[in-house]
Amino acid sequence: MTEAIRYERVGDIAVLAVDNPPVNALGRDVRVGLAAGMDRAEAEGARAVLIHGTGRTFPAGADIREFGKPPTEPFLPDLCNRIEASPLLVVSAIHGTALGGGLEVALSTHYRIATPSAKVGLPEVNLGILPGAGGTQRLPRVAGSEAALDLITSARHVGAEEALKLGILDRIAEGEAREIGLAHAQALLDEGAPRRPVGEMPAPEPVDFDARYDAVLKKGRGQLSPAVAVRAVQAACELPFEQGMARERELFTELMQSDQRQGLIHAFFAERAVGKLPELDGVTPREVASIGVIGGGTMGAGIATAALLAGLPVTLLEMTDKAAAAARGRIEHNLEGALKRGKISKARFERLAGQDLRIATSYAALSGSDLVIEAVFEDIEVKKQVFAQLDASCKPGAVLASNTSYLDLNEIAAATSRPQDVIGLHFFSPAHVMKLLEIVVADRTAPEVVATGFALGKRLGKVSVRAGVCDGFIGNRILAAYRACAEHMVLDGATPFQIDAAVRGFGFAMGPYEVSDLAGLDIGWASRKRKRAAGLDPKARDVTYADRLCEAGHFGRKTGKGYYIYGPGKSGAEPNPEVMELVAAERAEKGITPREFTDQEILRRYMAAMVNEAARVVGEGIARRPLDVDVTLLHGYGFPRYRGGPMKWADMDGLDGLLEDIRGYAREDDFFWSPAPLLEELVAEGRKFDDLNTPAGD
Ligand code: T1G
Repeated sequence: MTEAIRYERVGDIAVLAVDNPPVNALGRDVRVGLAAGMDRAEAEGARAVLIHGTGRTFPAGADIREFGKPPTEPFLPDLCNRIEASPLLVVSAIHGTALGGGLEVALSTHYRIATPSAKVGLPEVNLGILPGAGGTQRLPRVAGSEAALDLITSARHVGAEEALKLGILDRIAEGEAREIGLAHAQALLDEGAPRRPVGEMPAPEPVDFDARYDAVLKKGRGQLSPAVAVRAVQAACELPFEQGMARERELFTELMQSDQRQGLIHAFFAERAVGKLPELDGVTPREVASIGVIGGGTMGAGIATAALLAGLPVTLLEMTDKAAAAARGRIEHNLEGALKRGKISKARFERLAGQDLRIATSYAALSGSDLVIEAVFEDIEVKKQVFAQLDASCKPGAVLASNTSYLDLNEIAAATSRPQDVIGLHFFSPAHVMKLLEIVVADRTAPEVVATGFALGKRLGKVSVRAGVCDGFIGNRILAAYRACAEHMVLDGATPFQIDAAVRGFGFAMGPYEVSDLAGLDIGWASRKRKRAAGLDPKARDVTYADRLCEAGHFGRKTGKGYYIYGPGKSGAEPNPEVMELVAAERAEKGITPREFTDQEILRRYMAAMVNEAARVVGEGIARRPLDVDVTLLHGYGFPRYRGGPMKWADMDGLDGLLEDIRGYAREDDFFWSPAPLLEELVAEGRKFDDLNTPAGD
């Protein structure tokens, strides 16, 4: 027996308690212990076995940290078969989240009881694999093919009530898992309940698996695991159990060896490591019980909504009653969305929009706020005035935050007498939906203020990334680079529409021009004008055709025309023919003879520009580690999750080849394509970006 499994006899019942914090993952010690516990129970003449988890949950899956390493025995599918084959009555009692291999262990027992708050699921496709311990064969047998396909391809967690309805659970009972499990096992013994091996249940009814496969593959935008999982469930319908298990194993092994599994596991651990910063060790965040928001436009209203939904009372400041009323309207509209999506009850909606939200027009109303965040017009002078006012109005120790997306936070902090209390909290629109939060740390920001930013981010359900001060911080700075690369390719012969299609083919939901149309072309226009006013390097390629679009009032979706022309409602968009006329004019003006671009070259250049700028951002310390860039691009810019983020993708694609291509492009344009020093250094040393990340999952 291992200490990961505690063995206990209670009358005729042998109890195997899994004790492997934090989530009772089914690592080798747990598997060895469970097998030994089953052997002991049978040898000692017990009549039943109860398996449950200690601490926070029933096992939440295989130990993801073991992936990529040689598997060790007992292999989980064999352990599940062993449990199921026991001559004793085997019962599992579920609390917390029985996920992946955890649910597969439960499905290999003969009966399953759970607490009301328990959740179950088979989320393996989110890790680039599929349930590999019999889940694709047993779940269809207890819940039917339709439900099994839904749970396995969606990876969603299912509450106890729904799991009961689906036949995954037999009972739900209040109480500790061990207690309700013992009571259930004893009751089953008393009534002479038979063993009930799921593997011996009849094969589930087939569905149109080819149609499902195609639909799931299309929805996954190139992610393979959900579609391959369809084939595993199909095997449950078409093959005897043992052969179905063998088929599941084949498909599982194929996916385990895929780049997509590497990318998705990297994403899983990166978004958990990104908040772990040595500078925050032992630092206590300040208490934030209420927040102030300045500016009730789209961003300010979104931030206020996010705070309200997290249970934080909000005082929102606008300059006039009219603007205040408009801000309230935006926030109520956002909350109505949460109500419609079932995120909040009607009663909660009333309270949030009522007593928890105060709208004011005087800075004095912010004197009690623990943290104030401004989302006013992106102009440095306006921001400095706001911060001077905050300095005068807010209580000592209040955190003063800016939502600026690129302005110099050090200059903003200098407008106050308390620069140590100033921080950047860069939300992404819509702020109450997008998970990414860049926490921008100025030169004099106090460590506990940084910790306060991360604590607030966690409370708001955000994935927070630490960023240093520069134009665009992490995400927008890298976006500016690959967006500029796209513009250079348009001038040289590609079209925005070809680039969008190639980028969608890589797995992005939208291409860069579709994104610009959605965000509003006026944003990019303002940025180009700002950078020109600040003075462009004479070697920088300044692209102006898009200015003509904006001068004509075409700002994208919000005006019905931009790079694309938008029909009424949600009807599709068509390329705007005026765009290529403007491009042709600029090419002529600049003496450019357009050439052909293949989709492959478009993507290669696009990704090289992204990775090269990302390497600069890490090299300059704007991002602490490459994984910080990956998390930023995954959660704020639609980077396909199964590729792990730009740095993980570059490691898998090969840094040496990327650097060689960049050096080739630099022969055309040695300003834009000067290789990032960090990239050159890693290639010279034969290292990867991942070598600079803190060990994943530690
Ligand atoms: N293996 C190893 N570590 C894990 C883990 C796992 N399965 N799940 C969580 N952790 C770590 C996590 O890295 C973090 O560590 C800590 O536990 C708390 O997690 C054959 C092959 C269970 C819902 O996909 O969804 O079974 O940062 O911060 O927000 O078919 O963790 O503290 O050092 O996320 O409360 C299938 C993945 C595996 C579940 C809890 N199972 N985990 O969320 O805490 S594949 C999963 C989760 C499999 C079989 C296949 C969540 C959670 P640290 P956390 P949380």
